[in-house]
Amino acid sequence: MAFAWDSDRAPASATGPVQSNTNRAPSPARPQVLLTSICRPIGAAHGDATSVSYEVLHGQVTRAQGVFSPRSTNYTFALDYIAANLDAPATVLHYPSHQELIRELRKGPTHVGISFNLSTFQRMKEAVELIRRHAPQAKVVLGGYGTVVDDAMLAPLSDHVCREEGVRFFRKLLGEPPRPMPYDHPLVVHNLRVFSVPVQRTGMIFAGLGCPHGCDFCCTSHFFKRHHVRLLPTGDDIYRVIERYQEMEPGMGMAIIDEDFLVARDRAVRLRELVLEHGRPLSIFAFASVKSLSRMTPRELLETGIDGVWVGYEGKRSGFTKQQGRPVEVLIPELRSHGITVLSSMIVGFDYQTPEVVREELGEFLALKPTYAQFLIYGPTPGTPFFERVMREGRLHQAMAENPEAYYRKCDGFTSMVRHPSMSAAQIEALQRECFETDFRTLGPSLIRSVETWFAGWKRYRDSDSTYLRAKAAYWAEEIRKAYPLFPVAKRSGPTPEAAAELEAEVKAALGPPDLKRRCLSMLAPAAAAWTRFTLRYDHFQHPKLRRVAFRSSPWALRSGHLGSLRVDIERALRSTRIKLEGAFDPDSARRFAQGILSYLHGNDAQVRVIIAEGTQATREHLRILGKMLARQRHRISVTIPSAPDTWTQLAQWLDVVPATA
Ligand code: B12
Ligand code: SF4
Repeated sequence: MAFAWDSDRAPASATGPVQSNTNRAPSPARPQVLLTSICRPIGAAHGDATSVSYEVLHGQVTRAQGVFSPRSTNYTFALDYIAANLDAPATVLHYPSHQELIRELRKGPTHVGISFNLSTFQRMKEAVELIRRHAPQAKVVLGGYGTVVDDAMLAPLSDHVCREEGVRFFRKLLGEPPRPMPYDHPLVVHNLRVFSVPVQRTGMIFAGLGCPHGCDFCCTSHFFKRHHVRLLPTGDDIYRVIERYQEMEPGMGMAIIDEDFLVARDRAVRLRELVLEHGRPLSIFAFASVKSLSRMTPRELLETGIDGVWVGYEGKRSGFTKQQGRPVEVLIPELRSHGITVLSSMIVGFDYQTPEVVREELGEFLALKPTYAQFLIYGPTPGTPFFERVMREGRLHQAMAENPEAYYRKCDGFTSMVRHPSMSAAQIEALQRECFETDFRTLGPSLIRSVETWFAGWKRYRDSDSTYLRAKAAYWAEEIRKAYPLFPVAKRSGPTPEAAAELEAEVKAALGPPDLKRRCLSMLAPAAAAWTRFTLRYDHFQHPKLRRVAFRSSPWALRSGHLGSLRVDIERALRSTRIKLEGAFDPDSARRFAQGILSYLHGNDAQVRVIIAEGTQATREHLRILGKMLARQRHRISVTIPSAPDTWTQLAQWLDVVPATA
């Protein structure tokens, strides 16, 4: 590791020691880390709970929408995120088969980390068995929200358990010095397919963990003790990640992973400033709550780059504090009328609900026309107040109370696990299915609902007084044209053909007929949909291939922190990085600093600007080292030097320098 940690900048989440279940002495071998998700195949056909899959939309949201369900494999982001921030070399496996995992285990990792959820507890156990058999020397590290279960359950399966922010935990475990936030942000891209055809790429932005609202059923909020951990502390940090995705593919969609993104108001306000300043229309999907959304106008939300939100409707009488603010009956239609797509979730199984109440609430919910709708059964997760209450009142169904592993397996939001005052488990599960089916039957495919929402945004903002919003309207117009091939299929085999035909006529009248490419795609779309229907029916191509990523952090990586007595602050963007220095050089720090810049510039076309603060000390010898090592990259490095002493001008022999007073 090139640059040491500056202890003054310890992250707010840095609490508690690493929990260890082993008395064995630390392995003397150089750490070699393997991080893996659970193994494929997963799903109901393979013994998992009903909805367990690789996909959030197809598994949990558009599950009743058949061929109209947008498809995208979701990876276990925590693994890339942690691996990108270790000094030790780390390999990440997403959804390996048993054989693929065994092949990697035979390479002899010193540590194997597994991320799992409660419902995939049994899959984690399978992976642990393989590790014990094929890499007996490796320490097993468990992480993810499945770790909410008792130590008694996890101790026999693991050497270490992480119940906190994972980068900090893993670095400490490996004896690596803490790293200040923001951490390095890996670029993770998802591919979305419609009718089996790739249509959009989405860049994932990991902005935070946990949530302060503390809803009684919410695992993540209570896991982080109702704290919000900012992985990207400022709006600038977020915008830098956005820029990197935009460099990868201009116009790429993005999703911010943070439970209630708008809860950190200063960050959102700064992000809006930056989005408006740069003027490039963005398309970001974010998680939010009624409470935080109520503090912004839809227009401000769009100006923050956000044009899609996931917000909980829950239930009319659920009474969570996050629902305080504008009435949801006003909020959701208003967001849509500004072009903002809304994914909203409703809960089935609250004590006050009867079948009649659920149907009444469903009617009111669907009247708000959410673009996407999710229905989950009110379920208890260890560590939450709802779980405590259920256990106290002895309401967990007996079969589950007697068999914890059977209970974990069913923690998917699609199984009724708690005795309800008036409804049976079968009734609650049937009502949930009815909700999904009614949503699709009455409102039609979510993809068509999205087009309708974008069209509303286009109509509202095409002649806006704001340059940014006019550009956003042009972006929507293009997205709508791209969606033209949906219409023939929606009219032929969707549940709401008249509504699809009406919308098609309206958008084509406003935005013009399809060009040749889209006419061809429209002709091919029914065949693509038929193929998709076939693959779904016969379970073909429903499982992803292994995704393997090797992370090897250079010992010279350029990072903020201390190099001897020299303080280094880095503001990183994809092509132009600003490095501020202050303190005192010594020969070692001069060499390591220069090496850090060289390794940063290797294999790309980046540029760096070094700003050396007034008062920074360096001898001729230190400057000679810097100058000579960096001379061959002088066209990519600019240096601002202090006005005194004169010694600094020595650098100009080798590099392009700008005096601070210039
Ligand atoms: C993306 C996501 C998915 C993806 C990917 C799954 C995955 N395992 O990551 C998909 C869509 C496949 C998915 C599916 C499901 N999910 Co999900 N999912 C999420 C979501 C929205 C984001 C998680 C994320 O990536 N965050 C970003 C990363 C960087 O943060 P992180 O995961 O918290 O990781 C940090 C720490 O927790 C820790 N850490 C995590 N893993 C590890 C591993 C090691 C070794 C270490 C040391 C540390 C560590 O370090 C990380 C960095 O600090 C969360 C909700 C949320 N906002 O957290 C739900 C969530 C994890 N999912 C949940 C559930 C219930 C499911 C499903 C069962 C739903 C269903 N009905 O089927 C399925 C299970 C199937 C599966 N394949 O796992 C629950 C888990 C509850 C629980 N106690 O188990 C959550 C918390 C949602 C909720 N509020 O209920 N999900
Ligand atoms: S607002 Fe959402 S993330 Fe926050 S506690 Fe409630 S359910 Fe959890």
